[in-house]
Amino acid sequence: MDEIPPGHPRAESLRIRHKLIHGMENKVVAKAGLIAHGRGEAFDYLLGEKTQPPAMEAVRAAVSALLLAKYPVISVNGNLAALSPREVVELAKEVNAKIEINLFYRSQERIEAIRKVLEEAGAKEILGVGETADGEIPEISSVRRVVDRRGIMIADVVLVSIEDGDRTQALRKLGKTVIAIDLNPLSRTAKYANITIVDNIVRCMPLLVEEARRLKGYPKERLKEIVEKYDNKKVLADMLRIIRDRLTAIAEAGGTIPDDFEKAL
Ligand code: PTJ
Repeated sequence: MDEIPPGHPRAESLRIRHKLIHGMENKVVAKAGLIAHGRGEAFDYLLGEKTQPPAMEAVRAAVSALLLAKYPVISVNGNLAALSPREVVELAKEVNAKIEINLFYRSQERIEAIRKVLEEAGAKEILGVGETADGEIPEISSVRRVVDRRGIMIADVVLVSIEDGDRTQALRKLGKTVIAIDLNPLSRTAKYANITIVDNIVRCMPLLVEEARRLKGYPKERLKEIVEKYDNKKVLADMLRIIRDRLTAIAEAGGTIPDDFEKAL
């Protein structure tokens, strides 16, 4: 992997890019996954590259929904496997969810590469790989329609991330609760999911694990209350207001971000 110059002001961002490039070279990440990441980076920049309070609200509701679920499934694609494999395994353990590989650019080579990454991160059972990956969700036009009959097919709650859009709608039509992680608050995925976490997976996956450990001890009634009170439309609107206010403040500061900008907001 290329070396990142020490002290580089964008070192963290470069480190993430390198992980994805490395993932692409190893067939984990689809080529289009790099483009998807670029779009995510642009929104992350507008959001100040930090977990904003409405996203934290969505994290809390997401964990509550996962803990209340009868059969939760975490759907894994190339980008998620490259950036947060350990957190996928930890979250699945904390909320007792299945892990299923589900790809837009599906090939045996990529499935095997992602399986390896997840196994190295500690996953014991991985769905979407073997002979039980013969279910179909006809409403989905891409090969993402291929699902595991022991996984997404029978799940009541599905966590998806870095999605292309049509799947969330199809899963909702089937009566499933969809939790989405997407930095773009304007995307179709963001709009159609029951709970949308507008945050970078590299930040919110560890938060989901942490929150699962905390909320696990809560009574079910309390978790239900969190889910019922949660309003996804309001959260998305709040995220857009954050972007608007940040841009207004930057424009008023003369178009450049002052050093103490984050503190001032
Ligand atoms: O691995 P595969 O074969 O399943 O391929 C999946 C890709 C990523 C290629 C596919 O799902 C795709 O093309 O996605 P889109 O339509 O580009 O949408 C990706 C969305 O994820 C965009 O709205 C991005 O803003 C968002 N995104 C990108 N990187 C991140 C992200 N959201 C959260 N965290 C990120 N790191």
